[in-house]
Amino acid sequence: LAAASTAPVKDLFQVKSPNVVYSDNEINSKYTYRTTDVSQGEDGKFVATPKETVYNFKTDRKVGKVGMMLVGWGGNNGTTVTAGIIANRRGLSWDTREGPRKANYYGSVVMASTVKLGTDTKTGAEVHVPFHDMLPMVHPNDLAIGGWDISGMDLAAAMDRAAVLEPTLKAMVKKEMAVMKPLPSVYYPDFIAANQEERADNVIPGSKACMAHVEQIRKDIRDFKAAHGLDKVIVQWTANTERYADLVEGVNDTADNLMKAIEDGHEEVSPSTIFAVACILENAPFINGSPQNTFVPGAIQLAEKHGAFVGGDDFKSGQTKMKSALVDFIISAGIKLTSIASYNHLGNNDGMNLSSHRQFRSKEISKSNVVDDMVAANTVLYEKDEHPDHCVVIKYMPAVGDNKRALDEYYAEIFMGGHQTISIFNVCEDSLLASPLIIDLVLVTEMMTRISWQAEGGEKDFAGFHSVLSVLSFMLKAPLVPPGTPVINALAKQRAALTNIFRACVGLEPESDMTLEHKLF
Ligand code: NAI
Ligand code: DG6
Repeated sequence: LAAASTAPVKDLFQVKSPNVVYSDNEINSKYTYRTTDVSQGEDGKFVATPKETVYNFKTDRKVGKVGMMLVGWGGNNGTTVTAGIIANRRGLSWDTREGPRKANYYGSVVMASTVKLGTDTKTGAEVHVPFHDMLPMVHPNDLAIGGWDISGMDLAAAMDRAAVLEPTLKAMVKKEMAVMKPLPSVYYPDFIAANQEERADNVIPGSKACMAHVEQIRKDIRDFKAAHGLDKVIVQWTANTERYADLVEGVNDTADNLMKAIEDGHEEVSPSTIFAVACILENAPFINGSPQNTFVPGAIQLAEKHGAFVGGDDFKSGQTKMKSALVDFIISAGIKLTSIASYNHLGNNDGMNLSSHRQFRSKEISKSNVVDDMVAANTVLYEKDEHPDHCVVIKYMPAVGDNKRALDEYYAEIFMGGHQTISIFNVCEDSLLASPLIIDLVLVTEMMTRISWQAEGGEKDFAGFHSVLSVLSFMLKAPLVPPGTPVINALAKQRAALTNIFRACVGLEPESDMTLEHKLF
């Protein structure tokens, strides 16, 4: 790296270090990544060896114009996030029975949380900056929004159908949303519940996989990009939960086989996989916000082959987010969690779709594996392959609409044979929790398209992160990770990975929370 230069004036902070160089177009940092290599001898003892790897990170400072295209745009999440962004863009306030409310981005880790920058030299107090100011990120207000839905209803009418937002707010965004019409989408009835058939009035002809569907989606992305003068488009699946696709050798196990299966119209290729393939080929990052196995091995291989970004699976909004924080607390406190009973009921269209067994099964899988890493990490409490009992129940209760009720009982063994029972009753508008996650997923994914790395002293040029963006895990229930790498579910670890990678890009050490400056005088 050349000598340090200063950050442009618009930056909220600058890092003063010989390892960081700012230019108008880039931030370059030289970063020493410190880890610990562990080996186990024949005597069973571990040997831990500190390891240092030096990386150069390059962050493109030019955000450009970004579009967000949602599959399932006319659903509860799609309409709610669209209305929310419009309301924020226009700085709207509206009346409610509890008084006026103002547009905000609460629930978005990027837009509404802060990151510790360091310690004030004078006062010794912690200094925090908005997450959004860590790196030059796109603002959600600036996103162009579009998408597809098998229901052709315009977004204003669909927002009414969703029954999530206050009438006063809806009235203010109605005109703008009435002209928003979802593009026709790919509909293979076998993949979603039969009870969804009625709304499928906006479909691309053909009820099984074919290359024409892939090509149509690719064209839609290109047209959207051109119509709005965009530099890039991020696509997100927030459509109905599909059933799992069967994993069949020779069909979806490799990239080539998957492409052939699409050409052959194989019935185990789902609409979400068609979208994933189209996005990969179009180099538009694709995130799966639902639980199904969209990313069959062939789709992952295809993404790797094209260096395209993918992420998933299943938005982690309420019950599971609590679980991935609470279980981490219980087990890391040395308390032996022995069972989790998770029940919820909801009355929106998502609930209706999930009342069908095969679609529920996809959700059950993604909700069930979220404690495995925390259990496996504590070899004091758990024998190898020992797990707490874990049961997940979802019921459709039309009357409560989007106001999901989730009840969880955590049962644990404490000191000397005692027991601790923690019961949680979590009530929330499901789509108001999911919408900020949709925004975070777009913002972080877009950021990742502008970060590249190079091993110091290596021969390779700068490259992007691995195609599978595990850095998105904080927002997702069943994080997709590069093949063969460990899945991290613990919420605090997921957030630390995200913030510390951003810190590395500006040459800052990971936040250790040791605060030795307050302990060693
Ligand atoms: P929703 O049922 O209101 O919306 C889904 C939309 O997708 C509908 O408008 C439907 O017509 C459309 N659709 C179905 N198949 C399609 C296809 N092949 N192409 C295009 N559009 C299609 O559901 P909601 O509440 O918006 O949730 C969306 C997804 O997000 C569901 O899979 C849900 O399980 C998942 N999710 C939701 C969370 C939340 O908190 N709201 C959290 C975690 C996941
Ligand atoms: C019922 O569980 C419906 C689901 O779509 C959930 O609401 C959604 O997956 C959110 O789940 P969680 O566990 O993150 O609140």
